[in-house]
Amino acid sequence: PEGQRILVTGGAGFIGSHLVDALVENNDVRVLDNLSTGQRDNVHSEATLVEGDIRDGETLETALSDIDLVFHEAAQVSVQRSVEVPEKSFEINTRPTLQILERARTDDIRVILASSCAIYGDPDYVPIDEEHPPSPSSPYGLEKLTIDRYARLYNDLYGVETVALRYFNVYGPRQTAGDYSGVISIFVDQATEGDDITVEGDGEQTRDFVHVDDVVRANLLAARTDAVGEAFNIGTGSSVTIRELSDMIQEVAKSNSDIVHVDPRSGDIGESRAEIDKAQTKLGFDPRTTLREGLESLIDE
Ligand code: UD2
Repeated sequence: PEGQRILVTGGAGFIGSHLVDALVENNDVRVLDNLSTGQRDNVHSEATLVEGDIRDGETLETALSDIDLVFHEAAQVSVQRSVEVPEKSFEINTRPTLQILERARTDDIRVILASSCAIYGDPDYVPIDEEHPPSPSSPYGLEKLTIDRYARLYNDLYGVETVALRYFNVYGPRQTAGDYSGVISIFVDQATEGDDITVEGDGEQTRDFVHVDDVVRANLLAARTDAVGEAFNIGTGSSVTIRELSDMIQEVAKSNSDIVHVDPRSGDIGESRAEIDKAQTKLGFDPRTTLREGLESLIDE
């Protein structure tokens, strides 16, 4: 996008802040973030930070003034936390999205929103295409499914330009948020600190790890696509087992950490891998960062 007035909710967080970095040069960028897990330091100096909570209707309304395009990344991102406090998770992840869509309806705003592979639950088959039946296994997954469907409905009913991006396992710099972080940031910390690398279960579970730079590119493509009202898987189309991941991180970090197996996580997903044909064909999405390159740059930092 160029010359647009853009709101990035969650723009101080992991994915949002990388998106802001990519947008500030050619656009007028506003960030709404309550800094609960996001960091002020992540916010590019050329963006305007509005410190506030998306649950606060007035704050969100003000942040949406004179905006052409919204990237909605603000969320309660922990699956585990959603299981502990489902009502709170719902309030953060669901209703504010509806408020954004309502404002988009009156003000002609395009909305790109962060959906998740969590909507599929434990999949019936891999690679998972967008037609895979949704079957969320956590409140988080159900919340993401809800907003994913609202995005489509607002396009069908009111012609709002929406795109839902179903992120698979995103990783990269700045991924640490309180007690919640993805397995790659945990393993990299363990490998570089010389602590045991903790593989949960037998390590045969698979994931499709997509670098945040590629996720940013997917968002930029979504901002100008004609394929509105659609949802797209955003992954790489490849997967590794968690055991392969631990070995690769140990090797790239030249670490002398031991790899140890600990109890499996209850309700863990067995296999996950995205079918990205739709994003490739309709968005022109082509992930560029291989897992090894992504890990090398993360560990070199
Ligand atoms: C990812 C997303 C989550 C949601 C979910 C949907 C991340 C960080 N989380 O959860 O937001 O979309 O997918 O299914 O992208 N593991 C270990 N050792 C550790 C930590 C994790 O072995 O110290 C394993 C864990 O048991 C799991 C795998 O690594 O099998 C990935 O765990 P995760 O928390 O990074 O991500 P996931 O797939 O549970």
